[in-house]
Amino acid sequence: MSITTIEIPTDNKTQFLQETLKGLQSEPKFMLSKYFYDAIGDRIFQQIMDMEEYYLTNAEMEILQNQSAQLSEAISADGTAFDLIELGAGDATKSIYLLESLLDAQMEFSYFPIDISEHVIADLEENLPKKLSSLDITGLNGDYFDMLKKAAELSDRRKVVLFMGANIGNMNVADAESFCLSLKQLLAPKDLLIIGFDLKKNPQQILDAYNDKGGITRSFNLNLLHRINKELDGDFNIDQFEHYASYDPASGACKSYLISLKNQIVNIGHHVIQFAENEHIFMEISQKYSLDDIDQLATKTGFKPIQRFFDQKQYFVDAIWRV
Ligand code: AVI
Repeated sequence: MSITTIEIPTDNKTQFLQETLKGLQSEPKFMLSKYFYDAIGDRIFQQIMDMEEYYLTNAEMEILQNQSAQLSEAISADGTAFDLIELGAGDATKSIYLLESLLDAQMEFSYFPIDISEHVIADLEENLPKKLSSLDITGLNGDYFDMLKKAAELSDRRKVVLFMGANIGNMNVADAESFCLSLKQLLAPKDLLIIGFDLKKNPQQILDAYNDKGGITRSFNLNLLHRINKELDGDFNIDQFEHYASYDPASGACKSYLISLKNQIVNIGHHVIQFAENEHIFMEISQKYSLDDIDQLATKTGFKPIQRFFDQKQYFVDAIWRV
């Protein structure tokens, strides 16, 4: 007799509920920062990127605006046609500079933006060709690794993967290593990865970027409680939680928490979660790297670091690694 296990697909809401309960029933409690990005979270993140304290966006934008020609040269050095695959493409405001340079240099390539948001992909497919008429674009909506496999099925050209915006920082170092290892397994010799890191720098400057005076980052974190109330039938009293950010210059870990201001009970559907006064919920890590940390991550996961592009203040680096 054989037993077949049938995997029941869980919809997004069920997964959101399961992962939220798992985090809040753990000791210490945690939430997953991937859930920050509902429509309101997207808008607040846009405000974060416009904030004076949040130096990351301008730093990486400066690299793309000023050094896209050099980046394009490095990518096209071997002269063969390629697929440019962007993980978490968003609105491509930074990568558009690189796309322009590649088109100017008459490189033969196709652009495959990957994003978890259907709306983002539809927008890119509609709007990018209006700005870059000769761009060959195929949007892929879904999980990074599933879509990378799909891109490999669609074409056997060499791959150049873009993973910018310091998104790798939202994984702890161990998770970043597993991520890079999994990515490497989907790539072939000579494929390239262009990956953005926020660099270790003055600790106060880093902390200020995640603890802004205007309280925008605070709203960003608290919005997840609003989202749970709305989507999972929760009853968080938002005023009874406080945003707390910390930065450890030794490890480079910048972490944010929500702190319960009193002993309280929160219901999520029919589940009951108890909070002690001053208990913390770990919300997000934004890991900062030194250049040595970055090279170690590359070599440990089977990549060879080949080139680095910095902004003038050296706040940020886009590194090119080869498989
Ligand atoms: C998306 N990510 C790179 C941002 C960061 O800097 O870690 C998310 C963020 N969280 C608070 N501020 C910005």
